[in-house]
Amino acid sequence: MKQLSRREFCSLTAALGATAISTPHGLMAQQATLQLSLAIDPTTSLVKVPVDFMGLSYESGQLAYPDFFSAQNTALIEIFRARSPAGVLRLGGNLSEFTVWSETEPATAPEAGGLVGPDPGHREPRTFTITPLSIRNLKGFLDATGWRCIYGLNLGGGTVEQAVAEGSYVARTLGSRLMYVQFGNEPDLFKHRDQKNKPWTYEEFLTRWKMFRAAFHEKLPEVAVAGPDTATNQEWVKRFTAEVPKEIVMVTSHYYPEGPPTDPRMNIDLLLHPGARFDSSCREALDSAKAAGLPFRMVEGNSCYNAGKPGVSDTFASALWAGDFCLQMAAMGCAGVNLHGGANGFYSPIVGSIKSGFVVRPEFYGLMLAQQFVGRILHPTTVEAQGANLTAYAAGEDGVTDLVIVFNKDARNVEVTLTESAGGFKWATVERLEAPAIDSKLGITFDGAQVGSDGQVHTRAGERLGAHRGRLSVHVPGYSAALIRLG
Ligand code: BDP
Repeated sequence: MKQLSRREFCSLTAALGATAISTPHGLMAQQATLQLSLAIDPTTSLVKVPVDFMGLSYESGQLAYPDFFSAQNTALIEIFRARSPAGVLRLGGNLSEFTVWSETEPATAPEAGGLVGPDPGHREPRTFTITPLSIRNLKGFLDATGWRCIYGLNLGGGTVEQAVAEGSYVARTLGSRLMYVQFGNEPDLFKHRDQKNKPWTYEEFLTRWKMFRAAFHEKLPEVAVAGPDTATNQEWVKRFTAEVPKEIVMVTSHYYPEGPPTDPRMNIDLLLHPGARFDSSCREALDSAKAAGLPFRMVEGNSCYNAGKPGVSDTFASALWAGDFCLQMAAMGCAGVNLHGGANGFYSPIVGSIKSGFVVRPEFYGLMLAQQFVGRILHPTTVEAQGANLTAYAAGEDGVTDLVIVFNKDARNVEVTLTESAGGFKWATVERLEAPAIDSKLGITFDGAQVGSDGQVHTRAGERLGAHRGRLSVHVPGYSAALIRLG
C-alpha cells in the first residue's frame, strides 16, 4: 500500500466579486462563490480506517458511580450504539490518579446518577472508589453497546499491588472487551505530591512505569498494555516508544488544539485552522510510533483543555473541527481517536445524566459524519483550495470512489468540481451538515434532520445531482460540510 501525503494547492483561479460582511461573532462571511476543484485518485489506497477507529474518553472517576456505565443505562447505550457499533471507550483522565480500588462494596451505595468530569485540571485532591460492581456493570454496558475498553490505572498516586488487583479483576471481568490497560494519565504533567509541585522527570516516570509493567508481566501476562498516554511532551513519546517497544501493543498520547480557555486567542477561528500544535502533537507522535513499528491511537483530546471553552467547544465549529480532525488522523494512519467528555462538559459530545436524560452536542454531528468512513479505504484527494479553508476525504473500493466529504471551514461559499483519475461519475446525492451560524449551539442539522435522543438521525435521501462528462459540481455553503455519495 502506498502512503501519500495530502497536498493542498493554493493558487487563486476564480474569486467572483466577493463582498465581506461582518458576522456577530466577528468572523467574516463572504457572499460570492469560489470555484474550486477536487481531484480523487481511486487507484491508490491511503489506508483502511479501522472498524474501531471511533471512540470516546471519560474520567475513570465516573466508575465511582456504578449505575452510569451499566446495562441499565439504556438511554446512553442507545447513543453509544448510534455513535459506533464497534467503538472504544477509554477510561482515564486526571481523575484516574485519584481512584482507589476496593474489593469490598461500600456500606452505603454511591448517590444514584452521580456525574464526574471532564476534569478542569485544578488538581484538587479527591477520592473515587472503584469496586467490583463498577467493573461488572461496565462489562454489561460494553456488551450492550458492542464497544471495547481502554482501562487507565492509577500510576502516580496508587500502588503497584492495587494496580495488579484492579487489573486482574478488570481483565477477568471484561474478557475480550478489554483492549488494553494503561498506567498513568499524562505523566509528563505529573507533580511530586510532597515536593512543592516539582515535576516528574522522564526517568522517574519510566522507572515507575517499568515497575508496574513488570508486575503485570509476572501476574497478568495475558493483559495487553499501551502508553505512554502523555499530554504534550513528544520527547517523552519518542524516548518511551524507542525504549520499551516490546512492552506495549500501541503508542498513545493526547491532543487539545486549544487551551487554556481563559486565553482570548482560543477562539473559533483558531480551532478551524490546525497549526503548530497539531504538527507537534499528532504528527510527531505518529512518527514516533511508526519508527517503532507500532500503531498509534490518540486516546484523549478535544477542542480546548481545562474542560472546554463555552462559545467554542459547544458550537457548530466543534462539529466541523471534530469530523475533519478524525478523518485527517485516519488518513495519516492513526489507529483511532477518543474524544474526551462526560457529564455536562463544554466539549462533551454527549451530555446529561440518567435523571435528566442524555442529549448530543454539536460535536456529535461531526463525529457522525466521520463514522461513515470507518471500515472504508481512503483514497488520496487533491484540493485546489484557492486559499480557502477547505478539506476533503474520499473513500471507496476496487478503484472506485463512492463517498466523499468536503468540510468548508471557510466563511465563503464554494462550488467544488469533483474529478476522478479513472472512470468518472454519473450522479451523486448530497447530504449537508449545516447550522444557522458557525457559533450556533442549537439548530444543527444533517440533511435537514436533527439527531434524536436515541442518537439517530432520520435523514431524507439527500439532494440528487447529475454529472456532466464524468464531473460533478457541488455547492458547499460557507461553514458547512457536504457528504457526497457517488454513483
Ligand atoms: C486532560 C486530562 C483530563 C482533563 C482534560 C481537560 O487528562 O482529565 O479533563 O485534560 O483539561 O489533560 O479538559
